[in-house]
Amino acid sequence: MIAAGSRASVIARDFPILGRPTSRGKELCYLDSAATSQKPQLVIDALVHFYTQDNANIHRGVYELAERATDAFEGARGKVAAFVNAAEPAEIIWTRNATEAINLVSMTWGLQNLKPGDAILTSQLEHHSNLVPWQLLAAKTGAELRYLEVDADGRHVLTDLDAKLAGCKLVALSHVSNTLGTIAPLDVIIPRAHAAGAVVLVDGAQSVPHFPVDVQALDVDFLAVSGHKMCGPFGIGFLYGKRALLEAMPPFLTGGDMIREVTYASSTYNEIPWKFEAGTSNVGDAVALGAAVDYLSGIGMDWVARHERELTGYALEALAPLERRGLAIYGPRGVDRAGVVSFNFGDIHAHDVASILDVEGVCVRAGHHCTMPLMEKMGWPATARASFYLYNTERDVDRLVAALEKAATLFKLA
Ligand code: C6P
Repeated sequence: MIAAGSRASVIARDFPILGRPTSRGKELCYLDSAATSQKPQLVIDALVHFYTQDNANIHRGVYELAERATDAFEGARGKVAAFVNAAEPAEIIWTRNATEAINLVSMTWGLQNLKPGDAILTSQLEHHSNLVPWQLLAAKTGAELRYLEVDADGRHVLTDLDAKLAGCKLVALSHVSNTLGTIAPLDVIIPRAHAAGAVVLVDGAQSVPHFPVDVQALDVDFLAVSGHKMCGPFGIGFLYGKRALLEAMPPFLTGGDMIREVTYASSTYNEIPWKFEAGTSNVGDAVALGAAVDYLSGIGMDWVARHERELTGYALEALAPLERRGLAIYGPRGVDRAGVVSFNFGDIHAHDVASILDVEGVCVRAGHHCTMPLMEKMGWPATARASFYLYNTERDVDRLVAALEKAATLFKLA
C-alpha cells in the first residue's frame, strides 16, 4: 500500500500544470483549490476527445454522431447522479456552476412558495452565492431572512435553532465554509428543518469535491455544485433536486429543449431534467465533468477525504510555531474542519502575504473570499487562505511554512 503523502505525489503527476515552473522558475505550489481545482490530463483529454470525435448538438439529430453526443451528455448526467447518490439521473440539472444552481431554486421554487410571513434561514458564514439570492427573494416575496449565528471559531450556534426555524419555509446552508473550512452539522440541522416544515438547500461547492456526499443519506432537498472545483472544466455545474420538488417547480429559463409543445398561444414543458435546461447545453464540459467524476471515483472519495484531513492536521501543526510570531489561524480545530486554512500574519495585509508567497511559487487566495458579512462580523479586513486537494502533499505545506517564515523576516516579525 502507498502512504497517503506519496500517493498524493503520484496523483499530482496526473495534473500537467502542477509540473510546470512559475515564471520565476519556482516549482508551482498550488494551494488555492477552494477557488478552483487543477484539471487532470484525463479531463483535458475528454474535452479534446469530445470536440474531435463526438461533437454535435444533442437531443435533436437522428444521425449517429448526434446520438453519440447525446449519449455522452446523458451518460455524464448519470455519472454525476451516482456520485452524489441521487435516486435517478433526472434529478440532476446541468447549470453553469453552484451560483446558477442556487439562483435557479430561488427564482423558481422560491418565488412559487414564499410569501409574507414566511422565513428563510441561512447562516452568517455563507458565500455571497448562497446569500444574495435569498436577500433578493426575501425582498421580492416579503419573506424574512434569518441568519444562524457562528461563534468566534466559525462554528454554527445551534442553541436557538428551533426558534429560528419557526415559520421557515427554506433553510439554505453551505456544507463547508470556503473561508473557515467549517463543516456544517447538517446531520443535526436537516432533520430539525424538515420537522419544522422547511425545504433544505445545501451549497455543496466546497464539500462534494472533497468528501463523499450522499443526498439520500443526508435527506437534502436541493444540492448546488460547481464542476470546476472538482477537477472538471469551468462553465459546468449542477443542481440536485428531489423529483417531486423539481416536478412542481416552474421552469427557470425558457426556449428550446425545455418545451413539449409550443403554439402561438401557449407552451407546455418538457419533463425533468430538461424542463430546466433551456437552449443548447454546455455539452462538452458536461462530458468532461463526467470524466472528472470517473477520475475521483477511481481514486475513491473516502481516500480524498482522509488525505485532506491528514494534510490539514499536518498544516495546523506545522504552522503552530508561527502562531508565536503573530500568525492568527481562523476556523474550528476538530473533525468539523475541511482542508481550508485562513489566516492573517501580524499586521501584514493579507494581499501582501499572498504576494510574498507568490514570489516563492506558493499560490494562496487573499481577500474577503466572497464572504463580506462574515469578514465584517469577525473584524477582519481580509484573510489569506490556503486550501488543499487530493494532489497536495506535506511538501506543499512545508513550502507554505518556509515562505511565511520569509515573510516574517521581511516584515521583521519577532
Ligand atoms: N468560492 C472561493 O475561492 P461558483 O462561482 O458558482 O463556481 O461557486 C460559488 C461558491 C458557492 N459556495 C461556496 C461555498 C463557494 O466557495 C463558492 C466559490 C470560490 O472560495 C470562489 S469565490
